[in-house]
Amino acid sequence: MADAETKSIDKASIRMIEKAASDGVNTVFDRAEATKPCPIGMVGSCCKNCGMGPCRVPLPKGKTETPEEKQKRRGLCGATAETIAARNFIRMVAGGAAAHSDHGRRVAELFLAVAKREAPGYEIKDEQKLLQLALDWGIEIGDRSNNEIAIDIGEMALAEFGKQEGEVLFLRRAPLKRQELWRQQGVAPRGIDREIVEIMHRTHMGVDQDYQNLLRQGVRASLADGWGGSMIATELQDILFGTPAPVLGRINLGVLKQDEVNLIIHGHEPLLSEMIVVVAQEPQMLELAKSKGANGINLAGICCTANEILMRHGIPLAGNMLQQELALVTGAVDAMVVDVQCIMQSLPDIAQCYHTKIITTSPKAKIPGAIHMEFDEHNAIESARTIVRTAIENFPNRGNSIDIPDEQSDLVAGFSHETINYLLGGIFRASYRPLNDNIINGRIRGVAGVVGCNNPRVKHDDAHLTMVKELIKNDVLVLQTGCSAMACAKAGLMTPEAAAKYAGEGLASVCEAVGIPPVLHLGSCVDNSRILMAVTAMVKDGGLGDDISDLPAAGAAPEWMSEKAISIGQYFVGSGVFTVFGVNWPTLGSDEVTKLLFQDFEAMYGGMWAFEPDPIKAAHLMIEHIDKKRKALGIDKARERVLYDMTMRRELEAV
Ligand code: NFS
Repeated sequence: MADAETKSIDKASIRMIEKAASDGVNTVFDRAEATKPCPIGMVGSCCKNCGMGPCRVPLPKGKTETPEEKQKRRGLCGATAETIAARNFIRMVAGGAAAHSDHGRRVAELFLAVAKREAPGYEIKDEQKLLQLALDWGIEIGDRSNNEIAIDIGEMALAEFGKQEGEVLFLRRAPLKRQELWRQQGVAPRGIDREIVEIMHRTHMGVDQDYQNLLRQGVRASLADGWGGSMIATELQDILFGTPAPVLGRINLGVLKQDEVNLIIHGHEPLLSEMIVVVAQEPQMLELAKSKGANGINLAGICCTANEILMRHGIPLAGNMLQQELALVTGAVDAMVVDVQCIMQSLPDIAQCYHTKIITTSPKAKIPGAIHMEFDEHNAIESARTIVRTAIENFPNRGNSIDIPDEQSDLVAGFSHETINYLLGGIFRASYRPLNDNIINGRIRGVAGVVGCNNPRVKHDDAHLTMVKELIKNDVLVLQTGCSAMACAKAGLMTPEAAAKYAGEGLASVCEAVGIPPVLHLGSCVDNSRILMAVTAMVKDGGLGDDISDLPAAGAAPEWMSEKAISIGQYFVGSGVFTVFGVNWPTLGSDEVTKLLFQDFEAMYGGMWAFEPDPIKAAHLMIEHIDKKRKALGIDKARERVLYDMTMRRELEAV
């Protein structure tokens, strides 16, 4: 077991990595040492799409290739390195878009069941958002009941997935110029499922062999994710469970409690966890817990389910993706209930070393060794009760090897794009005007979305934190989701006090005046659609150009690992945002494909990809891009004044 401090910057995680070693438990950190990534697959140069292969077409090491040699570097079917890299890349987009969108579909199914009163226990919580969506989609409101309207919305939302012609409805929310660009480029998506299926078809042996054409379809499917599946998930969840508003929360393994039943909710879909939150407060459950010797029931989350219930209920976060096994290593988790995505198959094995019960709940995601308790939304409360009861009954079985780290930090979460609107503009004149004004006058240099996963190939949380600190120090307001948000929350960046401590003078002055942290938590990974809405609102408010690509804005996923991250990055780029990824880059095996993504896309979509594993350098790529956009908008001079003019400084202090 190598030094735990080289694995993570998070003290609680380091301590649990050490405990795992002394308990003889194998974790992802050990597996990352034992299994090195395949250097050919890592750069997209291995094709295993048919039985003639897998074919490996790596770039020759250390020498320049002659055109003749390059001609010969092909798979058995004749596919070039370009075709193979592009195929692999867009299959990642398809995987990610499918995951987000199938989540969206589940929400739409539940939404329709709730509207038809077939899912007792759920109700429509945000009427205003329901009516807004009805207006957006041209659904008659009149004197119809919320449920009648919701039935139409639910049916239309479900139809979005299988729509054969036309465009995904939410595209109409984008700035007009962006919509036109999508149509010109031929990437305005039809039904979400159709675009994903088309990727699987085109990347089958012997179909699309033009890397440019392949990558175009990647953009199209990713837009069906961001402006389709993910946005449907976010919108309908908000209507059903409530639109997030600022809420105080706590994060890290220290939220687990010695004297209470600890039930961890892990995964992505908040349908069941919403009910668990309700059930865990029922008097009969609390009594049952007492009868087993526990002082209460403590819920905590891991991964994006955690973000969902934090945003809406302030339920504490136990940690991000790389902490799922470490939570079990505390020995204090009585049950961990999982649904879909980012769940490690090692959990039941690790649980065996302690007493934890791992409960799977989705018919789509079973794990050998776990207990399967299928979640039935028509009987959600009973499903939730069975799970909570299982956790309580397991409390007396805790062993002796219990060690809960002390670390936990406060954070303020709940920044939906609507909330940012209210906070900055006030309830009576809610708007993005103050944000735009502060960007124009240079106090805020620009906006960055820093999102995505953890990856054990790099030091846990380090790149997120280093990048975000560098950005806010340079007056860039940071919007976050997913595991990246959790990394920064653990380090205390999501409290209003963080502004004075870490942000540059201009950004700090705005945060202090409004009372917000310099790093805003917008939710789970499907909630990256909130970032699309926030940047669209900035464009529509005026003064910063007429398209998303005109904004002084950038995106990043410094520790990405999942296909979902690639899909998100691609829809950011396709929506006009410069986006930098760390760790490794899956098309480096083809110079042409990489050049198209990193350079040529800028002329086509206004946004492009970059790869930079050093988080400080990556932050500066983002800042340079932001400054380039400020210059193009003619607002670069204002910022120079902010930096150098004493009168401006005094004025800032008076804010
Ligand atoms: Ni996003 Fe959320 Fe985390 Fe990555 Fe996984 S939990 S959906 S994929 S690892 S950020």
